[in-house]
Amino acid sequence: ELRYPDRLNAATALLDDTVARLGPDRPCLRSPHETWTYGDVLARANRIAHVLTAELGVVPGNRVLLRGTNTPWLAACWLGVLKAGAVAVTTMPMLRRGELAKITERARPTVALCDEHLLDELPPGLPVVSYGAASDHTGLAERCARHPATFADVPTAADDVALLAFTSGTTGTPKATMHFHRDLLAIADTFSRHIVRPTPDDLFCGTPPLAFTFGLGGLLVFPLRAGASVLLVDRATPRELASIVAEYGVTVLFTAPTAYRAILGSGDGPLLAGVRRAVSAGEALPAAVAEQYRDTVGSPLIDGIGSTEMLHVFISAAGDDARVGRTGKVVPGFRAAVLDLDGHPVPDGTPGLLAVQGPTGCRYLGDPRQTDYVRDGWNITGDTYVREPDGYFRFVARSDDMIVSSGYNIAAPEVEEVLLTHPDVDECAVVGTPDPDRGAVVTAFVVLRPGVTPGPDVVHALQEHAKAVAAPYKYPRRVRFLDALPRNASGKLQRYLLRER
Ligand code: 3SK
Repeated sequence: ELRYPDRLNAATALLDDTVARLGPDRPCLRSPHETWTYGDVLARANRIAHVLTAELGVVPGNRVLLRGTNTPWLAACWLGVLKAGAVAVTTMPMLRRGELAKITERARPTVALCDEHLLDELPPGLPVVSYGAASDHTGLAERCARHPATFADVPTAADDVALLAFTSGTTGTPKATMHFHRDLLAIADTFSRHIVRPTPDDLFCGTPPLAFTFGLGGLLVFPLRAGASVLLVDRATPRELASIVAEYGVTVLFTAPTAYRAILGSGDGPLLAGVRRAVSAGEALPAAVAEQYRDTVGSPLIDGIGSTEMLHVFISAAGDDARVGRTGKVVPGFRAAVLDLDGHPVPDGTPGLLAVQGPTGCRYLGDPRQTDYVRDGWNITGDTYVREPDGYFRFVARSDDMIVSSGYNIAAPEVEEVLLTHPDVDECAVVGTPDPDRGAVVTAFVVLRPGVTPGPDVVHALQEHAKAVAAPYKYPRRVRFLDALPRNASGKLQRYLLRER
């Protein structure tokens, strides 16, 4: 069991304690343009805490909205907010005015710290301090210069809220989850410690925004807890990411299954040869991608299931424990079960609702819908899973992605996996669409590889392929072609938009 002192500030633990342990001179936050040592980051975060408290009137418990792409400044702001005892409200950089307005309405931040390139969409009336090279004399860097490089971190309670993280909203309605200071250390002391197993010599990199807790853990909390360094990249296509990994000698990589698939599909897989731990999460990892990764790179791709509600990953496996087609086992520190609709455990081998308990858990901000996620002390993730007798968990579908067609239960991801093995398919998503005879029919939305022309021949070829590879009742009776799949700001597929078409 994880034990933390009653008084705990996560920023102190991640930064000051790491400096005390390993010294100030090791590289901490890097970008393609600069490297900040642990000492530099500590001084910046301390100065930001001074600006917040002495100039902007922030007091413990106030909320500070953060808006920026993944840069050292954004990371330092996040640490400074926690040091001041305030609550970081992280927001996806691609959000627009309307979406930010909804977040500020719910979170009621006192002030925003915002990248100077992203000021436009902020709601009027919210006090803002910008950061970036071109910010004028009112900018954060200039304000920081007026303050000392030391700060007495607010001695928050371990279960004071440190983070308001908005769910990425695959249904279109994001909710705010609250996470404590101790939760932030718990994700490092469970998934990272047992599965990623970082050392101070590791260099982390990846694409999820720090506003997505997958990115916050993998690209800030985990490296700092280990005294390692992280290369923060603003935005990178899969091919750019693969080149960056090779150029900088990245050893721990966090990105989504689609990015791994694109890297492998473009022949850039060998550029990942130096990566010791590659983590895939955010969506189900198709078995074909896990296999191709292992065959090309020579090490297993680490699959993981996590959620904003649980803060990070709670089922996973690394190294010799990783099994293609299985997400993994319960991460030490968590408990998981597969339940029926009445909340009773189902036998191993039977699909049911994935339920999890652990040192982190769901607390929605002032939202009675919390009861939808937490039942009898279990966090019900909304995923259908099977627990195998050997303790491995196998993903079946998001619970609302099970299609019932003519009485058959069909898992949409299984049909997607089959279609992805066809050489003409670049990406696809499968949903159930209403049908007067069958209740619902399996409908595939397909992005074809460049050079393949959509038409009835391709539809027929895909349907025949699906019937040949899986039980014929699962084949997509309807096939539609798209230029791109609809994804939300954290890259998750928005199936509800496809269902609405
Ligand atoms: O939402 C997810 O899929 C997720 C996965 C890993 C870690 C964190 C999150 C939110």
